[in-house]
Amino acid sequence: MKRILTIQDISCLGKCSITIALPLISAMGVETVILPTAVLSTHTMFQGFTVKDLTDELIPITDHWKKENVHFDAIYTGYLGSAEEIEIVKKIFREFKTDDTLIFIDPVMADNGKLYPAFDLNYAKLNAGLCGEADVIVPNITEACFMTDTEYREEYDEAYIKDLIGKLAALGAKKTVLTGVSLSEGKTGVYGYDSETKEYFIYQNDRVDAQYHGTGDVFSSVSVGALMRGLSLKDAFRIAADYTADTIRETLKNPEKPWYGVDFEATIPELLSMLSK
Ligand code: PXL
Repeated sequence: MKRILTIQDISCLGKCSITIALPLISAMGVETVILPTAVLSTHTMFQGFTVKDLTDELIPITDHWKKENVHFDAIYTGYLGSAEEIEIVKKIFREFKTDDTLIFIDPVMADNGKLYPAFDLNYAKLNAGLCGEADVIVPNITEACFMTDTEYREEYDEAYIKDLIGKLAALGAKKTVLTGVSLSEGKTGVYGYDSETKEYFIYQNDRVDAQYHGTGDVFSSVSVGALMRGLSLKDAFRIAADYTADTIRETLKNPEKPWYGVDFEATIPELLSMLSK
């Protein structure tokens, strides 16, 4: 069985980061080791959330794993709490990366043209440096703009996206996958670039007109889980995009739908059947 280490926060209530990655990746038949960067009462879109920073715990925990000679087939990072944690994560990459460890980075920090409450421009720059160490990065357009000093646009054309991808690829990741890219009315999806083969790949599915927190985490978790299951990059991102869209559709059907996250629990059987096709 493949083993992933995921490094991100625990938001106790809110369906995001580890409370999405752990159930989804485990359901995909991949062992999921967690390294929590912080414990929050809820995600940061709630008012009055509490935060217990866990920066001091990261090295002692990983030092223990080192003694146990643990091997990770992938290291998947998401929401990290602070600039200091980004530096520690780089150290963890150096400690645990072997020739067959995939470094998958979702530089979670912003959406819809704005940084999340905990972050500033300096954090965005450090995240750009972290992305340079990755095999695969999956920023959304807002995150890509903050990391590359590009003007954020709601309306754009393919030339804007290609320019953004070029600047992202220059950060150093082997594969750059921009998410939330809409190339025509009613469609959305991913626009990827492989720096080694110089090939682009595009996948667009029907846009669901609803915004939910945690959908980026659903997308990333399924992508990295599918890659660990041996799917090609294109198939992994296609399944992740389709599953995320279907999960939003399913959530909209729930009369008591929580505003803060998606009902991914309801669509896990569908995910498993997508994987077995
Ligand atoms: O889903 C991204 C995310 C992860 N973790 C925390 C967040 C958010 C988005 O708002 O607040 C704590």
